[in-house]
Amino acid sequence: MMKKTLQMNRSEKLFSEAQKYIPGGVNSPVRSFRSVGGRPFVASHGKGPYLFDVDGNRFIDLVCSWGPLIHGHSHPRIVQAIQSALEKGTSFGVSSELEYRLCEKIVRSIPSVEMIRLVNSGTEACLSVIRLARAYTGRDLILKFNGHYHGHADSFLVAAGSGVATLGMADSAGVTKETSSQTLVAEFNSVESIQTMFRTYGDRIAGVILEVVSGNMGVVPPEMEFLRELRHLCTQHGSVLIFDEVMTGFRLSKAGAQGVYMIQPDLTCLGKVIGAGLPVAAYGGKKEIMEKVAPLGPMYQAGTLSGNPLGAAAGLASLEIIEEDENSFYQGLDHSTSHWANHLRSHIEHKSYPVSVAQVGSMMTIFFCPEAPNNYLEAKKSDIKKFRDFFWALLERGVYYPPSQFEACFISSQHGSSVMEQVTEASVAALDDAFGAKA
Ligand code: KE4
Repeated sequence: MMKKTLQMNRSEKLFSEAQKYIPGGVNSPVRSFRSVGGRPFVASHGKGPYLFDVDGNRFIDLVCSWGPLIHGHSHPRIVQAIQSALEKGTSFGVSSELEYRLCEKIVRSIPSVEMIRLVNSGTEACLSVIRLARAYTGRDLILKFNGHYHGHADSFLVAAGSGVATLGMADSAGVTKETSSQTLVAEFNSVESIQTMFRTYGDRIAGVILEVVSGNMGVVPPEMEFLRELRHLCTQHGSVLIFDEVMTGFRLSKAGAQGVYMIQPDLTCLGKVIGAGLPVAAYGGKKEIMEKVAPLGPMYQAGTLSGNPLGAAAGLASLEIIEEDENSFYQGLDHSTSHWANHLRSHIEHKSYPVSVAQVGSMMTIFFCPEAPNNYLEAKKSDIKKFRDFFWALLERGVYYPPSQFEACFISSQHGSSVMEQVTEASVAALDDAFGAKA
């Protein structure tokens, strides 16, 4: 294990103070670094692929705010868009043209989305769509998948991924038995599991919600047979198929994961990239379902700052940059990420490390288990202690990898070839450190 050389005095001081007035000193649990047994650094600023802490350390950022920063930190176009909007005000209490333009752009980008509603977080988008699925079908049950994370609404904190899995919390205190009894849990990529669920509960299932490409158990791609069967079962039983694309939307393609796997859901949740780091999320889909949403229909959902002009300006700029040359934008992201993944795989094979690399586009996870997992049961077999050693060895080398085995790395358009060379070199060395191998 490399000697700790990182000087984090100011982070330590600020974090200690923060713990006096914020639970765990963080406003979101994954930032606590508890799962990697340490204390977190405190950010000062970001630029391009880099994140700087308050002690002046510079890290190549592989977290990118957990997905939103597909254009890196403080991209000039996005900064400019927010500044221009800011000069006109921060919120109007009535709609603005900016939010209309963002909604129009999203609808034009994703064929399955005929109508859309902007909200302020992925959680809000996901809790809204399950209320909508229940309103549309008149049914109660929701089906989710083991290890998937759809935000922190009560209905989802059942066998959830991301921070819930990271902190080893099977579910969450405060979620009533009645609520969790209305959430069914099946196994991702298991055709048998969904067939059993629908055979048993089919006509009571209001909606099925899933991460098409899992990111919150680490990256686990879907099997086509599973996706096709899920689409078929939902159609057959009149259940609403919901793709939670908060993480994958505009990341894997302009039409998200559904644009890659060519399966059309009935409703889609979006977030992260459509806000470029500001609190913007959305849900949308079939017109006949979305017309149930107030004030058109009986399903109520609202938000003081939904469609906020600053967020809408940031989101518009984010999507406009992608649109300028969509194919080369995504090819560039995929190329950078694949370069890193392939170098790692050959080193892992050369050293016979019990490590695997899962990559889909610009999302990637290094699993500390011999085979890339196909579901959460397999992901949970990862060697968390080895992951922890790897995380710190990589941070010491100036690369900030997600502080959890059950998360995804995100590469931005600003992670150019020289930056990815540094990431490759540092991650190979950090693996050797973790396994005590001589360089
Ligand atoms: P938010 O409420 O955190 O904006 O979004 C919830 C959400 C919904 N759906 C998916 C697929 C998501 O990945 C998320 C949030 N992602 C986590 C990271 N995996 C957010 C990080 C955090 O909790 O601090």
